[in-house]
Amino acid sequence: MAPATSKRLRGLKISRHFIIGNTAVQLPHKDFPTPPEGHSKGWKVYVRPIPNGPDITTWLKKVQFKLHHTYADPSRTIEAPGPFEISETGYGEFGVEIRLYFTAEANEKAQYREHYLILSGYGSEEQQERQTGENFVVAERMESVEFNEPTADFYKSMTAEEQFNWLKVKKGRGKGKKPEYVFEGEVEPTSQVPDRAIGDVGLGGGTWTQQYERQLIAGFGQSERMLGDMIEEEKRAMERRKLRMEELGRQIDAKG
Ligand code: SLL
Repeated sequence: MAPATSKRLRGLKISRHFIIGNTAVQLPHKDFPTPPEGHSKGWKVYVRPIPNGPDITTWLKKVQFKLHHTYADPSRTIEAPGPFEISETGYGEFGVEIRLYFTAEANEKAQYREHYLILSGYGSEEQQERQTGENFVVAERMESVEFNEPTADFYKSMTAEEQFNWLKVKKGRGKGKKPEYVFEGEVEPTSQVPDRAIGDVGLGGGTWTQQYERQLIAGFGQSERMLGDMIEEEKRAMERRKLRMEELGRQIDAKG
């Protein structure tokens, strides 16, 4: 039964970052011991929290992954607490249809995302060499969801300290009866993108950190500069054509 929805908080918006991505390896590989005939790749597609971020199950109830129709059972659903992840083998790339279902408390309609599976190395030559050398490809992107005018109850859950409990590791027993929990690696939990990668969260530049974001933004800047140069060059070419037309015009006048 749906819980009684509490009052909506007008003018308030709360958002969350999360990761959608895939990893892939060339077969044979120990993680995929008995692949069907003709399958050359082992891969995982997933929806994950950002490293060191809040628990996504505060808002995410289940994820439906829809694979290519060549799979016998293409529709796969993973319920909270997850991991929201599908592990498969295959021979080709395709777009995975992903449907995110929110918690009853969030009281929001399901949202659709797509992730195109990347099964081979990509990017710079150096990166591709590393991917081949390690036999590991990561293709991730950061996504976000926005909850407009959340209910008071949902807002409370989304701002609660408990969302960071999944980052804690049990550290024996405390003084009393309750076990003590500590944050792994003594890191400060945050709902922001972490400034650097925490632990082994993936290889091949797929780690979502502020540093990586800065690199991306720098990349955009570079494309923009390239585009700017192309526009400048086109302007110069136009100017040359104009001068040439004027020159031709003068020649014709001179003849006439
Ligand atoms: C391609 N257009 O040919 C794509 C289709 C389909 C991938 C890729 C299924 C494996 C199975 C599988 O890998 N499908 O269930 O036998 O690149």
